[in-house]
Amino acid sequence: MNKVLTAGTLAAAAVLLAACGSGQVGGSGGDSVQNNKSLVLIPGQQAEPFYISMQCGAEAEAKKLGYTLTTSAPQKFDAALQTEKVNALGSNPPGALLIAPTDDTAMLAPIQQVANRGTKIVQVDTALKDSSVAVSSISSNNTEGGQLAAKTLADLVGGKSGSVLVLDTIAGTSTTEARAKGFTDELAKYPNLKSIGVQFTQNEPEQAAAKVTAALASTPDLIGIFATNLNTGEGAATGLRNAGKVGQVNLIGFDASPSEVDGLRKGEYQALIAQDPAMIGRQGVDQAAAALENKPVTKTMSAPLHSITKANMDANSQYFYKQSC
Ligand code: T6T
Repeated sequence: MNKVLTAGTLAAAAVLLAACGSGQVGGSGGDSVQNNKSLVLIPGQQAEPFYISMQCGAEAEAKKLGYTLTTSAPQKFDAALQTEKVNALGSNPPGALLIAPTDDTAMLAPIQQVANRGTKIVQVDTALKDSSVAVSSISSNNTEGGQLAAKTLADLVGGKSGSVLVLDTIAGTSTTEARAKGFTDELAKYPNLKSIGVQFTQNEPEQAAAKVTAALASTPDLIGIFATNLNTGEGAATGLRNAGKVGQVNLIGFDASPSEVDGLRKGEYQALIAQDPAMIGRQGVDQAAAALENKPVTKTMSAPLHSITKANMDANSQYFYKQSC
């Protein structure tokens, strides 16, 4: 009896596996993992120095560990475009997917579908609100980054009073939201500095420039701007340049793109909070490999941040982001 039951159970399992392989189980719409040595990186956006630097770190680590890593980047930081990239993995899901979700809620369903087919998920940089689908999540401590930006601004202005604008990207972006909150909470500790609120720019430099132009017109005592990522920073610098206000309004940027670093040298930015995207990519590959090799995996990891000013920039050039590997 036992033998019959065992054989029956095995037969059922075989049918289930075959169905799974042809994409018929769980409505996942794709095949199951065939190659455990393949990794895919889906960053937030193509041709952008933060993600290029992350890709460089990930590629070097994958090579070292004997994995292949391919990158498939959406043209813009946009959940619909990123979903297309995730869905395209359907016929050939990788052993692990390293992904920077562009929306903390909308990206859950497509990522879950890939996970259902056996792919290990590692979040790099941004994260979903419900991160349980990921075996590991690696990011800068963005709340602390925002706090560091506020402290840096307070130090720069000394006791002077004035208003401060925060430029965020797109609602639902976990990283920039945490930076804006960390900044706003910390700024509240300085009675001489008053926040005039957080404005969204859709991650478009042109929109950031326009918000700065409007804030300069409506708020004559504007003393500082916190730009929560490189696109908002580059746009804010353009806004200040157009209005002839460079150096009069303190601009604290996040990230260290070639254009931001150049702007710091020219005095357009007073400080940059640089991340270490190459380390995030490297650690992402390490965690993916550990998961695939059944070794211990760390659920959440934090990468360091660096406050860079004109005075210390030459000693910190290792944190400048790359345009190519
Ligand atoms: O600041 C980075 C990244 O950390 C953020 O999640 C989105 O924007 C950047 O890629 C810079 O553009």
